[in-house]
Amino acid sequence: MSKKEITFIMVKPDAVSDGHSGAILKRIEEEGFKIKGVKMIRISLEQAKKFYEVHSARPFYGELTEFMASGPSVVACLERENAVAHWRKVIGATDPAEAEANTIRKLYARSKGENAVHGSDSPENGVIETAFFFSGSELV
Ligand code: DAT
Ligand code: MG
Repeated sequence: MSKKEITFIMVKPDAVSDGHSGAILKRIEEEGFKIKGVKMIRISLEQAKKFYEVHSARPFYGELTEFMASGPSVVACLERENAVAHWRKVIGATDPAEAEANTIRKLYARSKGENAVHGSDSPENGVIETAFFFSGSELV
C-alpha cells in the first residue's frame, strides 16, 4: 500500500483571469485529492523570483516571473497517494501543444509560458514549496 503524499499546486494568473479556477478545483476533488490548504494570493515579483530560482539562468526567467506576479493565483497543498506523480499526469506536458487530451494544460493553458497550473516535481519539493506559501496553521 503506498503512503499518502503532499504536493504543492498553483492555478496561475492566466487560468484565474480566464475564469477556470472553479473548474480546476472541481477537477482536484474529482481526482481524489484532499485539499489541505488553499488561498488566493497575488504573488510578488520577489516571491516569483525566489520560487523559480532554479530557472534563473534560463532565457524565459524574466517573462515567467513577471507573468506570475501579473495577477492573482490560487495556491494549494493537496494530499493523495502518489500526489506528485498523479497531479503531473492530470496537468499534462509543460507545453499545452504537447499535452494529452483532457489534461488541465490541454484544456485551459494559453501557451507554454502561460500554462494554467504548477505542480511540484518531487515529494521533497512538494513539502518545500508548500512551506514557501503556507504556515502550519493554514493547513488542515
Ligand atoms: P513545469 O511547470 O511543467 O514543471 P518547468 O519546471 O520546466 O515546467 O518550467 C517552469 C515554468 O517555466 C513552466 O511551467 C513555464 C515556464 N517555461 C518553461 N519552459 C519555457 C519555455 N521554453 N518558454 C517559456 N516559458 C517556459
Ligand atoms: Mg517544474
